[in-house]
Amino acid sequence: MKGGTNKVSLKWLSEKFILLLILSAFITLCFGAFFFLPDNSKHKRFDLGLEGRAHPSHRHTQGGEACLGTDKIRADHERALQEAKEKLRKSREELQAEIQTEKNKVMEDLKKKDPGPKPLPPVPMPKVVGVSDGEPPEPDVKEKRDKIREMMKHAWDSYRQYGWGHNELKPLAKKGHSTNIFGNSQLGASIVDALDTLYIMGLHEEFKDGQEWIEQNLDFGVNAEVSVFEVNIRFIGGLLAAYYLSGQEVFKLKAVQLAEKLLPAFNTPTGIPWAMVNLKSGVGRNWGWASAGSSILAEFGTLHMEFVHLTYLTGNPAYYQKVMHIRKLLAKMDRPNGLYPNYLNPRTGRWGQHHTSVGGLGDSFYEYLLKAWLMSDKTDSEARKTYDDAIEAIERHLIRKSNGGLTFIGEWKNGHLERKMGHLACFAGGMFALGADGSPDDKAGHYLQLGAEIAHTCHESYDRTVLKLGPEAFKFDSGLEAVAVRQNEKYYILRPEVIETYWYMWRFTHDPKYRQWGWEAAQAIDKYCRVSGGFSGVKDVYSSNPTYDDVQQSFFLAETLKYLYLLFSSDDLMPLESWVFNTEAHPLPVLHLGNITLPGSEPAQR
Ligand code: DMJ
Repeated sequence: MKGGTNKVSLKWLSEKFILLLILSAFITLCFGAFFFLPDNSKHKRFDLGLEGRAHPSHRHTQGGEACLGTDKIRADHERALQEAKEKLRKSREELQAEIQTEKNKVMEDLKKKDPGPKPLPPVPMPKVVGVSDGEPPEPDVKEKRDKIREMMKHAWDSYRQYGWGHNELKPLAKKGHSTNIFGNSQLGASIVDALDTLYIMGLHEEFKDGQEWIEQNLDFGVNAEVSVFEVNIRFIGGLLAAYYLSGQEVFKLKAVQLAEKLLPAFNTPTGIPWAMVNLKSGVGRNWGWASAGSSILAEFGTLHMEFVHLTYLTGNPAYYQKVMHIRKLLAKMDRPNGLYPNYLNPRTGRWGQHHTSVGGLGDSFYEYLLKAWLMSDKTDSEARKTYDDAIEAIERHLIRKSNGGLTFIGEWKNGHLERKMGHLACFAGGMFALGADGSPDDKAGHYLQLGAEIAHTCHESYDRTVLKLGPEAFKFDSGLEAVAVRQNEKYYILRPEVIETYWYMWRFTHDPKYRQWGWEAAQAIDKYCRVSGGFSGVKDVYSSNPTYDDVQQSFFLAETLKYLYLLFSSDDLMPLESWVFNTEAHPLPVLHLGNITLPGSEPAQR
């Protein structure tokens, strides 16, 4: 049995041995495939290639499946080899074409995933009221209004003929003109600045002409270093006003295109923007003359109205955030005697020279505090409070009465008051009147009275000249009352501020003297500044034989003639309850935000 048993066990053993041999040969074959793969990098490729799929090592490792994996590897490997050989046979051009096709495909896929910039969101159009007509019932007033309209026609037609597409016009040389605020550009500043005046005056053919030029020529991708402030108040303000008045989308689109070009100016250590920015490169810098590399209060502080409208129209919070950041930064700073110095360094966030002015360098900062409040449907109480505090300090430290009883606004320079007022500061009469309603402690009557006194003083500065046009700056010193002393302060460059104040005072009081004073100024402009090629500034308002400066400023069309026209129109044209004029006289509608919250802002609170 034992021998028989042995035979059986021997047979069993040999069978077992053969089975083991076959199994080990099978295993060797399977794993050998891994070890004898010829190229290590291909092995890596295999690992990567299976990323995202179930990796063999993460599966059950049953022999059959492992074998199938090996076959696949071999097949992949051979295909890759084949592809590589084919590639090597291809010419350089063919390879480049293939790469390009691949690239295009990737771009297409990306585009499908990201459909690009979103179209501007539809926003409720603010109520646009009182944008036409305004014909006064009195025939003599209508006659004056017609005369102003004729002056606008002359200014526009001259520019159309001799300066078209240039920023401004030289009315004597009869050619285009520009200044450093527009950099080395031909951006048609006079067209953009004049559009809304044309519209309000019912000069629709001219308006259409301007619109066509803008559609076909206005391009902001130019290598020009422009003033952020000037471009904002004239171009963005002008384009937005033209959009709201006419409803033509092109103006809104152009305003947004330009605004995007201005944003790099805010890339400073403090977020206080540079005075100038290159529209093409986005590089910013400050005026060389400004105290220790400072930015200017009236420049970085005169962006709010336009930027809030940009956020409203685009849904892009960036504009709103930029101007609110400036406001917050200013609120945290110490103010000498409660006054805001005109210079602030955008690198250090510290004030430059202590010089405060309601005229040049400071003026429209105060104006925009008040107008931010008005434009927000009187909900922006922070702006109102900042305005109230600022003018309280101004009244205490800068406003004085002259010996002859004229109220004037002087300038604070390093601890002392200079008893000199600029033509630019004359706008403040209108501002005080506009802000009277809503002022604290029931001081409405006081501020309306202050506005009237400033209007009177500024009228005196005109009335005491030979041409009946106001000088650039006038003194209240050493027996002098509202007259210019220095030769370089005797010029009049078609500025609007005095007429602007007459118009606001007229709207709030209906005292006929404001129309009378406005008419005196209009006649003087027509008599002494009009030439065959347009209107020019004059170099000396005290000379009966003045020389011309040969510039027709774009603000003459935007502001001076617009305010004159409104002065001789009825109040239902551009009612002040619905419109707020930016500092270049471009009307923007009050935003009745109601339940709408601007992106990036807190809900409005009364
Ligand atoms: C205009 O460009 C604006 O009114 C600005 O605020 C300062 N002054 C000029 C016109 O004088």
